[in-house]
Amino acid sequence: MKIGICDTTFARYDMASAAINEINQHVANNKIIRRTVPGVKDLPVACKKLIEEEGCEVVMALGMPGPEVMDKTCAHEASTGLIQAQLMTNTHILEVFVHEDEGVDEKDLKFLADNRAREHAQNLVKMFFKKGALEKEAGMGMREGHPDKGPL
Ligand code: RDL
Ligand code: RDL
Ligand code: RDL
Repeated sequence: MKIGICDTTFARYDMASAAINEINQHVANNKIIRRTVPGVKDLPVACKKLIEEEGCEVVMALGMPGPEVMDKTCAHEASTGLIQAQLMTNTHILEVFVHEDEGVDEKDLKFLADNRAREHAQNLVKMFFKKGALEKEAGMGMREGHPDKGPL
Protein backbone atom coordinates (compact mmCIF):
# COMPACT_ATOMS: atom_id res chain seq x y z
CA MET A 1 0.00 0.00 0.00
CA LYS A 2 1.15 3.54 -0.73
CA ILE A 3 0.76 5.83 2.28
CA GLY A 4 1.24 9.60 2.13
CA ILE A 5 2.53 11.58 5.10
CA CYS A 6 2.36 15.35 4.95
CA ASP A 7 3.59 17.68 7.69
CA THR A 8 4.65 21.27 8.28
CA THR A 9 7.69 23.29 9.29
CA PHE A 10 5.38 25.45 11.48
CA ALA A 11 4.81 22.56 13.88
CA ARG A 12 7.10 22.45 16.90
CA TYR A 13 7.34 18.67 16.95
CA ASP A 14 8.20 16.15 14.24
CA MET A 15 4.87 14.31 14.28
CA ALA A 16 5.49 12.80 10.83
CA SER A 17 8.47 10.78 12.06
CA ALA A 18 6.42 9.53 15.01
CA ALA A 19 3.58 8.50 12.65
CA ILE A 20 5.95 6.74 10.22
CA ASN A 21 7.70 4.94 13.08
CA GLU A 22 4.34 3.78 14.44
CA ILE A 23 3.08 2.54 11.03
CA ASN A 24 6.31 0.60 10.47
CA GLN A 25 5.97 -1.07 13.88
CA HIS A 26 2.60 -2.55 12.88
CA VAL A 27 2.72 -3.23 9.14
CA ALA A 28 5.61 -3.92 6.75
CA ASN A 29 6.30 -3.52 3.03
CA ASN A 30 4.40 -0.32 2.49
CA LYS A 31 5.67 2.60 0.45
CA ILE A 32 5.57 5.73 2.59
CA ILE A 33 5.91 9.02 0.73
CA ARG A 34 6.59 12.08 2.88
CA ARG A 35 6.15 15.72 1.96
CA THR A 36 6.72 18.76 4.15
CA VAL A 37 5.06 22.13 3.56
CA PRO A 38 5.34 25.43 5.49
CA GLY A 39 1.98 25.46 7.28
CA VAL A 40 -1.41 23.82 7.71
CA LYS A 41 -3.06 25.77 4.89
CA ASP A 42 -0.55 24.21 2.49
CA LEU A 43 -1.55 20.69 3.52
CA PRO A 44 -4.72 20.21 1.41
CA VAL A 45 -3.12 20.56 -2.02
CA ALA A 46 0.01 18.69 -0.93
CA CYS A 47 -2.18 15.80 0.23
CA LYS A 48 -4.24 15.92 -2.98
CA LYS A 49 -1.03 15.72 -5.02
CA LEU A 50 0.13 12.73 -2.97
CA ILE A 51 -3.15 11.02 -3.88
CA GLU A 52 -3.46 12.05 -7.52
CA GLU A 53 0.16 12.27 -8.63
CA GLU A 54 1.86 9.75 -6.35
CA GLY A 55 -0.96 7.22 -6.07
CA CYS A 56 -1.29 7.27 -2.28
CA GLU A 57 -4.34 5.34 -1.04
CA VAL A 58 -4.47 7.14 2.30
CA VAL A 59 -2.72 10.22 3.63
CA MET A 60 -2.02 11.62 7.08
CA ALA A 61 -1.97 15.42 7.39
CA LEU A 62 -0.08 16.53 10.50
CA GLY A 63 0.02 20.09 11.72
CA MET A 64 0.14 22.42 14.70
CA PRO A 65 -2.22 25.40 14.81
CA GLY A 66 -0.79 28.19 16.95
CA PRO A 67 -2.54 29.79 19.94
CA GLU A 68 -3.75 33.05 18.36
CA VAL A 69 -7.27 33.62 17.02
CA MET A 70 -5.74 33.99 13.54
CA ASP A 71 -4.10 30.56 13.91
CA LYS A 72 -7.41 28.97 14.91
CA THR A 73 -9.05 30.49 11.83
CA CYS A 74 -6.18 29.16 9.71
CA ALA A 75 -6.67 25.71 11.21
CA HIS A 76 -10.38 25.73 10.44
CA GLU A 77 -9.67 26.80 6.88
CA ALA A 78 -7.05 24.08 6.52
CA SER A 79 -9.50 21.56 7.91
CA THR A 80 -12.24 22.46 5.42
CA GLY A 81 -9.60 22.26 2.66
CA LEU A 82 -8.58 18.79 3.81
CA ILE A 83 -12.20 17.66 3.78
CA GLN A 84 -12.63 19.11 0.29
CA ALA A 85 -9.53 17.26 -0.91
CA GLN A 86 -10.95 14.04 0.54
CA LEU A 87 -14.27 14.51 -1.24
CA MET A 88 -12.59 15.43 -4.53
CA THR A 89 -10.40 12.33 -4.47
CA ASN A 90 -12.70 9.95 -2.59
CA THR A 91 -9.72 9.18 -0.36
CA HIS A 92 -9.20 9.44 3.38
CA ILE A 93 -6.88 12.13 4.68
CA LEU A 94 -6.51 11.66 8.42
CA GLU A 95 -6.18 15.11 9.96
CA VAL A 96 -3.77 15.12 12.88
CA PHE A 97 -3.77 18.59 14.39
CA VAL A 98 -2.38 19.43 17.80
CA HIS A 99 -3.21 22.94 18.91
CA GLU A 100 -0.22 24.62 20.52
CA ASP A 101 -2.36 25.69 23.50
CA GLU A 102 -3.62 22.15 24.15
CA GLY A 103 -0.55 21.33 26.25
CA VAL A 104 -0.30 22.66 29.80
CA ASP A 105 3.43 23.25 29.20
CA GLU A 106 6.03 22.45 26.50
CA LYS A 107 6.76 19.00 27.89
CA ASP A 108 3.06 18.12 27.89
CA LEU A 109 2.63 19.50 24.35
CA LYS A 110 5.51 17.35 23.11
CA PHE A 111 4.04 14.26 24.77
CA LEU A 112 0.60 15.04 23.32
CA ALA A 113 1.98 15.59 19.80
CA ASP A 114 3.91 12.32 19.81
CA ASN A 115 0.97 10.38 21.25
CA ARG A 116 -1.66 11.87 18.94
CA ALA A 117 0.46 11.19 15.84
CA ARG A 118 0.98 7.59 16.93
CA GLU A 119 -2.65 6.98 17.86
CA HIS A 120 -3.88 8.34 14.50
CA ALA A 121 -1.27 6.11 12.80
CA GLN A 122 -2.75 3.17 14.73
CA ASN A 123 -6.19 4.22 13.47
CA LEU A 124 -4.85 4.18 9.90
CA VAL A 125 -3.50 0.67 10.43
CA LYS A 126 -6.86 -0.46 11.85
CA MET A 127 -8.81 1.16 8.97
CA PHE A 128 -6.75 -0.32 6.15
CA PHE A 129 -5.04 -3.45 7.44
CA LYS A 130 -7.20 -4.88 10.25
CA LYS A 131 -10.69 -5.46 8.97
CA GLY A 132 -13.33 -4.96 11.65
CA ALA A 133 -10.88 -3.48 14.18
CA LEU A 134 -12.56 -0.06 14.38
CA GLU A 135 -16.04 -1.60 14.54
CA LYS A 136 -14.87 -3.27 17.77
CA GLU A 137 -14.11 0.21 19.14
CA ALA A 138 -17.38 1.80 17.99
CA GLY A 139 -18.96 3.95 20.69
CA MET A 140 -16.05 3.41 23.07
CA GLY A 141 -15.15 7.09 23.55
CA MET A 142 -11.75 6.78 21.92
CA ARG A 143 -9.48 9.85 21.86
CA GLU A 144 -6.14 10.52 20.24
CA GLY A 145 -3.37 11.93 22.39
CA HIS A 146 -5.42 12.45 25.53
CA PRO A 147 -6.71 9.48 27.55
CA ASP A 148 -9.82 7.82 26.11
CA LYS A 149 -13.13 8.97 27.58
CA GLY A 150 -14.68 5.54 27.51
CA PRO A 151 -18.27 4.48 26.87
CA LEU A 152 -21.31 5.70 28.82
O1 RDL B 1 0.61 29.40 2.36
C1 RDL B 1 1.55 29.97 3.26
C2 RDL B 1 0.94 30.15 4.66
O2 RDL B 1 -0.19 31.00 4.56
C3 RDL B 1 0.53 28.83 5.24
O3 RDL B 1 1.68 28.06 5.41
C4 RDL B 1 -0.18 28.98 6.62
O4 RDL B 1 -0.71 27.72 7.00
C5 RDL B 1 0.80 29.44 7.70
N1 RDL B 1 0.11 29.74 9.00
C6 RDL B 1 -0.39 31.00 9.22
O5 RDL B 1 -0.30 31.87 8.32
C7 RDL B 1 -0.99 31.31 10.49
O6 RDL B 1 -1.45 32.46 10.74
C8 RDL B 1 0.01 28.78 9.96
C9 RDL B 1 -0.59 29.09 11.21
N2 RDL B 1 -1.06 30.36 11.44
C10 RDL B 1 -0.69 28.10 12.19
O7 RDL B 1 -1.19 28.32 13.30
N3 RDL B 1 -0.21 26.86 11.89
C11 RDL B 1 0.35 26.56 10.69
N4 RDL B 1 0.44 27.51 9.74
O8 RDL B 1 0.76 25.41 10.45
O1 RDL C 1 -9.13 12.59 10.48
C1 RDL C 1 -8.81 12.21 11.76
C2 RDL C 1 -9.46 13.11 12.82
O2 RDL C 1 -9.06 14.44 12.60
C3 RDL C 1 -10.96 13.03 12.75
O3 RDL C 1 -11.34 11.71 13.07
C4 RDL C 1 -11.69 14.00 13.72
O4 RDL C 1 -13.10 13.94 13.46
C5 RDL C 1 -11.45 13.64 15.19
N1 RDL C 1 -12.00 14.69 16.13
C6 RDL C 1 -11.24 15.78 16.46
O5 RDL C 1 -10.09 15.90 15.93
C7 RDL C 1 -11.74 16.77 17.37
O6 RDL C 1 -11.06 17.79 17.65
C8 RDL C 1 -13.27 14.58 16.68
C9 RDL C 1 -13.74 15.57 17.58
N2 RDL C 1 -12.94 16.62 17.91
C10 RDL C 1 -15.06 15.43 18.13
O7 RDL C 1 -15.52 16.27 18.90
N3 RDL C 1 -15.79 14.35 17.75
C11 RDL C 1 -15.32 13.43 16.87
N4 RDL C 1 -14.09 13.54 16.34
O8 RDL C 1 -16.05 12.45 16.53
O1 RDL D 1 -12.16 17.84 25.33
C1 RDL D 1 -11.90 19.00 24.61
C2 RDL D 1 -11.20 18.70 23.28
O2 RDL D 1 -11.35 19.80 22.51
C3 RDL D 1 -9.75 18.38 23.47
O3 RDL D 1 -9.71 17.14 24.09
C4 RDL D 1 -8.90 18.30 22.16
O4 RDL D 1 -7.81 17.47 22.42
C5 RDL D 1 -9.69 17.73 20.99
N1 RDL D 1 -8.87 17.45 19.77
C6 RDL D 1 -8.40 18.49 19.00
O5 RDL D 1 -8.59 19.69 19.37
C7 RDL D 1 -7.70 18.22 17.80
O6 RDL D 1 -7.27 19.15 17.06
C8 RDL D 1 -8.65 16.15 19.38
C9 RDL D 1 -7.97 15.92 18.17
N2 RDL D 1 -7.51 16.95 17.41
C10 RDL D 1 -7.78 14.57 17.77
O7 RDL D 1 -7.21 14.31 16.71
N3 RDL D 1 -8.24 13.59 18.58
C11 RDL D 1 -8.88 13.85 19.76
N4 RDL D 1 -9.09 15.10 20.14
O8 RDL D 1 -9.27 12.89 20.46
